[in-house]
Amino acid sequence: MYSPDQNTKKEYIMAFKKLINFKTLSSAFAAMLLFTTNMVMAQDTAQTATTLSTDDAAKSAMWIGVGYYVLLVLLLAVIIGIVGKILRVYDLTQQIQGKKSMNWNNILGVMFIIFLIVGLYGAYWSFTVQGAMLLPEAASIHGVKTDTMFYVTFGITVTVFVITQILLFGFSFRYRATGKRKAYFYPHNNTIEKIWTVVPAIVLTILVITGFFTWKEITNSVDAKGSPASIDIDVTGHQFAWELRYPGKDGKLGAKNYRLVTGTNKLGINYQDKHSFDDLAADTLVIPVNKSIRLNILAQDVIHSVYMPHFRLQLNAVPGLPTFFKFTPTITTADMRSKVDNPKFEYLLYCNKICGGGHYNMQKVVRVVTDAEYNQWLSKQKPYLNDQLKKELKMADNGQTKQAAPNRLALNN
Ligand SMILES: [Cu+2]
Repeated sequence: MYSPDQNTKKEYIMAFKKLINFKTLSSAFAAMLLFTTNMVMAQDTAQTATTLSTDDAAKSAMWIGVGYYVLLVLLLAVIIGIVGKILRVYDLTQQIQGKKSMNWNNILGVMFIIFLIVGLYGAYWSFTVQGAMLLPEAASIHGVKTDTMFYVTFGITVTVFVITQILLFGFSFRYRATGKRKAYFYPHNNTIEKIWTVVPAIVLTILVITGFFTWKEITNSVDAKGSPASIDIDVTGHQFAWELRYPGKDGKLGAKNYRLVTGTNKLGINYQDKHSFDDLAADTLVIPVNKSIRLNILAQDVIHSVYMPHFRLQLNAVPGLPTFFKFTPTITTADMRSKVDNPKFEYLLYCNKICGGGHYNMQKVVRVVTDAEYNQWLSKQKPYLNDQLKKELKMADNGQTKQAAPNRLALNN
């Protein structure tokens, strides 16, 4: 016999069956499986950690870390799913008992607003946290221009981001469905289309053209007439170090030839060129402040990249494709130390191409000093042509006999 009571019970059972359906069970099972595997793996690592090298231990630690976050996201998804189902069951029981059911339109509308506020706060929070990690002010003339472009682009995109997010979520809330209102069908408006096509097109064109001219100005710099020539410094990348070569008293770097490269003559300096004899080898990239510097960028094996972030300078070092970057440092290391309030601050030269296993090790200290300090430092640097190399080239001790090694030098022609 049929009774309304029995019907209610049936609805309850149906709803709970829905709650514990196949999808929920299988996702819970998958999460459990992941969790247990993770636990076992963690124990495994703990047991074998002593026998593993630090590299391997770091690797498994990383994977356990990744597994943990994947699991966390899955767990969150399952919890949200379960809460949703519970709410649905609650809603159904309300309906069955003849009470007013939940207003999902209002709930979703409010959730949109919460998401907007939390999301915008999150963006602001990330600025406050990561903003402190920004590089200090640019330490080169062209770097200031690069920074200006960066901040202009940043300002425009952040403004557009905030406005569009407010419109997107605000509209979803303001015009949410109600019983009284029917959605207005508004598929097309030419005026709006024109505005949101033309305005970004103009803004982007201005940004791109400004970027193009700035880059042209940076890379096409020619020594002005009458002013002293740039200081030429060779920066040669190989796996896994940078070799530096400074010109000697003549101010000119001697010629190179890759066919002359040996264990001792690492850069393949050609000693048929008289400019080569006084060239200097250095460990630190020391440069005088407010002087034009020309870095000749070379690579001997794979692609490396000269990256000096404090000077907003980066250029790839490509084998067989010598190139250069000209810049003028404007802040000495000492001044920058007081600016960033860190007595240990050093400018650095990195490799910015993942060029192999020892890539992380391609780091050199860059020191910007006064003119006097630079000259003093330069006078202490050792000549590239050391005794071992002289011996290899069968040079006499006075180092001037060009005929001493005819076979090697002949390769140059
Ligand atoms: Cu490299």
